[in-house]
Amino acid sequence: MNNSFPRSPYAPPKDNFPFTGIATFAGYPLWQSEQQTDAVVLGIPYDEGTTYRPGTRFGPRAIRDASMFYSYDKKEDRFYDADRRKWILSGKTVTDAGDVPIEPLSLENNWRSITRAVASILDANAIPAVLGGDHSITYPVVKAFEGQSLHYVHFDTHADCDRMFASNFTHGSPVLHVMENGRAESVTLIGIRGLTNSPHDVARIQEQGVTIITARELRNKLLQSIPDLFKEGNYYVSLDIDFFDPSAAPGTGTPEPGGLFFPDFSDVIHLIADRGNIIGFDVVEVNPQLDGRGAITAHLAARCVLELMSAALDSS
Ligand SMILES: [Mn+2]
Repeated sequence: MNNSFPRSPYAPPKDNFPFTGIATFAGYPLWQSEQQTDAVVLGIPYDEGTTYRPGTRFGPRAIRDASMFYSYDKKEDRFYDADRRKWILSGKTVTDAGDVPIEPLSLENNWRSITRAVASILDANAIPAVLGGDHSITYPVVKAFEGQSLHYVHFDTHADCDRMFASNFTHGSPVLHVMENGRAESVTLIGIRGLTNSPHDVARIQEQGVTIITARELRNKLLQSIPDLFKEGNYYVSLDIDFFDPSAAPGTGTPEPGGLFFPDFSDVIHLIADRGNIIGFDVVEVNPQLDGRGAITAHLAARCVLELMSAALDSS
């Protein structure tokens, strides 16, 4: 008896299920440094900048594992976005470079390794797609763009401009470093809320020209009514997963109620990509040890990486 069942052309090949094989990001191939590629996923399993609940060193592995959900048909190398009614990442090559090697308690070496790894991706004319790690990794990542002008957009519940600790190198201060040393053309913080932002530190960066859109302002669609908020030019996007509401992203060290959801994020990302070019991004602060319940934080992070990748590659 012929039992060959009619199969959709998009049916997965039998040897390629999300739960089999070694987990790279979405099942994309590993990057060989001489190979031409459009985007390179890079893990940074570093969480020594954490000031509260550690564990984001396990973030890259958890995000890769969750991202395998999107690996059904690697022969296609594209996805149909049913919500936006369009194919994404069609004809784009994405690869995974694995993780930056981390040495315990060796801040300078680790930051140097991070900058060097990102620079090697930029040298290959590819977009770095960084998986954190805690938010302190953003500055050594942005440092690799030195000499290029860029606008910096930071999605986070926190303004990350803390001066409260003796060390300025925690996950509470990346915005300060980007402002002071990164020479960003503009700095925009989106989703700010909660009771742990210092009014003095926030006032100080606003005086220095930083634009702040609070979570409430974003929810009320204020952003779409600000003309020229996003101009032409190159954009680096940093997404702290605590930008999202804790109901959607419980697996993070410093959650705050009143956050946003994936469609809000997607709308802003495409608003940026419609005007400018996203030339690099990170997704940080995923802590799998606090996630549980279906690993929904890691899944959300994986989906955000694909959304950012599409915004970066499909509109250029
Ligand atoms: Mn942050």
